[in-house]
Amino acid sequence: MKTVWTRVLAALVVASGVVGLVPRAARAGEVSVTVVNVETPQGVKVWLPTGITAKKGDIVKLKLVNKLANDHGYSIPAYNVGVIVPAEGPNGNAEITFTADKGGVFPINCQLHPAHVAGQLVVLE
Ligand SMILES: [Cu+2]
Repeated sequence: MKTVWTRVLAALVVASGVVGLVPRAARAGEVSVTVVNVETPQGVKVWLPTGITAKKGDIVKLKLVNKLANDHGYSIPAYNVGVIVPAEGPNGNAEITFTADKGGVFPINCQLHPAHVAGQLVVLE
């Protein structure tokens, strides 16, 4: 008797679609961007794109390419990440990977040359 009721209940649960309402584990997305350091005709050095946007929980993967003749930094102090990207040539690349675990707008800068144009990391809640 108990078995019959269990089957009926199971059939009702499936038929009513209740199973479909069970929350699934949220999957974080991934933001993958190539960022290139260039110098404008006016002599302004800047990492492009200047803005990186992610959703909270996303994994952010940045491939950094330095096209200039000197080493440059790429740093997001609020996230405690930063690298020095070597000058142009076969070794002019670096990568940063981190989880965007807090929302807000955070400055991105070159820790070697504070005068460089700064960028922004925007993490949407
Ligand atoms: Cu620099």
